[in-house]
Amino acid sequence: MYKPNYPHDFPQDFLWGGATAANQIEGAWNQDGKGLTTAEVVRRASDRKKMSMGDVTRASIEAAVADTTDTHYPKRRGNDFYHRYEEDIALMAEMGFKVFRFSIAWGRIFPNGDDPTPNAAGLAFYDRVISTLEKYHIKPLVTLSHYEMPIQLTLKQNGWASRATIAAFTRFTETVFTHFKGRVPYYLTFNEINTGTWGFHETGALDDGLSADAQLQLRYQALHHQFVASALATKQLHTIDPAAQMGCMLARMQTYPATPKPEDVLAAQQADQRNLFFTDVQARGEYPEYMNRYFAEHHIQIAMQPDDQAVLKANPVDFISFSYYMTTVTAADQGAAINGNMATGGRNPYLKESAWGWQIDPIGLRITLNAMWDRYRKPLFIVENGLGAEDKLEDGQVHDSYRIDYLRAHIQQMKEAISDGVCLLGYTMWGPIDLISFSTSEMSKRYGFVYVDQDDEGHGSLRRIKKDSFAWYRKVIASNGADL
Ligand code: BGP
Repeated sequence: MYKPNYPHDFPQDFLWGGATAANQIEGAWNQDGKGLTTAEVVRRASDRKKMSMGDVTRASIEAAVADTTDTHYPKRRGNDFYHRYEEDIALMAEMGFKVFRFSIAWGRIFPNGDDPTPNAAGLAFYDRVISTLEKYHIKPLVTLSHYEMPIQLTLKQNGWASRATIAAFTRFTETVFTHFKGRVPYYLTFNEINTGTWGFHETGALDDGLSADAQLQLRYQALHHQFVASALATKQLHTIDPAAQMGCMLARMQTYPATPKPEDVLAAQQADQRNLFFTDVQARGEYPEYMNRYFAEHHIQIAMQPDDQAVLKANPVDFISFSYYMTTVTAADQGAAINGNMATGGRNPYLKESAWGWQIDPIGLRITLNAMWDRYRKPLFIVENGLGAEDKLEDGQVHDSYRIDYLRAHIQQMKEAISDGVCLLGYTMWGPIDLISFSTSEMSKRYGFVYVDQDDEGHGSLRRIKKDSFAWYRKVIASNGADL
C-alpha cells in the first residue's frame, strides 16, 4: 500500500553558510604575483540604482591595466579578506557555518591565464584559507570562475570567444584539483553562466561596436566554449578527486506571465527556457531543441568540433546550484525581452522590491525549487540569496530587521519545498561579511551579517561589526532551521 510520508525539517547534514567571490572580497589585487582580472578593470556604475556593468572597450581596458591605483576600481580593494581571512572565518564559525563558498581567482594562480607554471604564492593563500576552514570544520565550496578571468586573455585572444581559452582554463582547473585534492568537496565551474548573454563581465570577450545579432553570435559562441570547458573540468575532477562533486551555477529568475492570456503564458515560457537553457546543457549534457529556432531567428551558428557533443553528454554536473534574488514578469507585447538575463524586467504588483528594484518573492523560491527538481532530478544547492541594503551604523550597531525578515521568509519557503519533496543540499546566503557589490562596484550596497567599516571611496578602518542579523543567523543554524 502507498504510504504517504514527507519530511518536515531540514536534513541533519544540511549545509548552512555564506557565499563570496574573490574579486569582491580579497583586495591585494597586485600582491604576491597576482595578475589583473576582468572584474578589476571595470569602474563604478554611473547610475548606482541600475543593473549596469559599465561600458568596456579595448581602450578602457588598456587604460585600466596601465592604472596602477585602486582609486576607480573598488574590486581591487574588496573588503581586505586577503589579510583578514582568519578574523572573517572565525566570525563565520561563530555563526555556526557548515560551508563557505568562495572563488579561487584564476589570476592568482596563473597571472596571465596561461603561464608555463602556477604561481606558488597564489596557491599558498588558498591553502591558508582552506586550513582555517578545516580548523572550524567548515566545508569549502569553490567557484572556479566568478567574473574574474585574467585580463591578459581578453587582450590576447578575446577571452572565451577563443577556443584556445578552453585549454588555458582546464590547465588552471587541473592545477586546482590536484593541489587541493581531498580538501574541497564541492566545486562550481562558472558563476551565473547565463549572464554571459550580457557580454564582457562573464565571457571576458569584447563585442562593443557589433550589431545586436553579431553580439549574440559572439556571446553564444563564447558560452559554447565555456560549456565544453565546464564538461572537461567535470571529467578531470571525477578522475583526480573522485569524492568531490561538480555543480553548475545559474542566475535563476522565474518569469511569470503578466496575465493568463495564452500569448503571455507562452512569452513567459520562452523567457524561462532561455534562462534554463544553460542548466539544460550542463545537467542534461545536450543542447535543447527549443534553442534551435531562437538561434535560427537570430542568425546564430555555433561552431562545434566533432567531439564537443559527446564531451557534453558524457560529463554532466553532479548537482545544480543557482542564485535566487527575484522573479520577473513578461507579456507577449514585450516580446521575449528578458533574454534569459537578470534585467529586472516587468513589474509584479503583488511584490515589494528592494531599493535597487529587485522584486522580493519568497514563494517564488518554493516554485523555483519545485520546478528545478522536477526538471532535473539532481540535488539542488542555493548558493546565493540575500538583501542588498544601505545599512546605517548607529552607536556602533546595525539594526537590520529588514534583512532578517527577508531571509526568514525565504528560508521558510525552502522548508516548504523540502516538505514538497525537493532534494536541497544547502544554502549559502550572499555576502556574509559586507563586500563590494557586483553590479554597482560600491561598498554601500550591503548584504552581510557583519558590517565592514569602509565607504564607497575606500575610506574607513575596515573594522568588522556584528549586525543584529548575526545572532539571528547563528540561532537559525544552531536549531537547523527550526527557530526562525
Ligand atoms: C550575483 C553575483 C554576485 C553578487 C550578487 C549580488 O549576480 O553572482 O557576485 O554580487 O549577485 O549582486 P549585487 O552585488 O549587484 O547586488
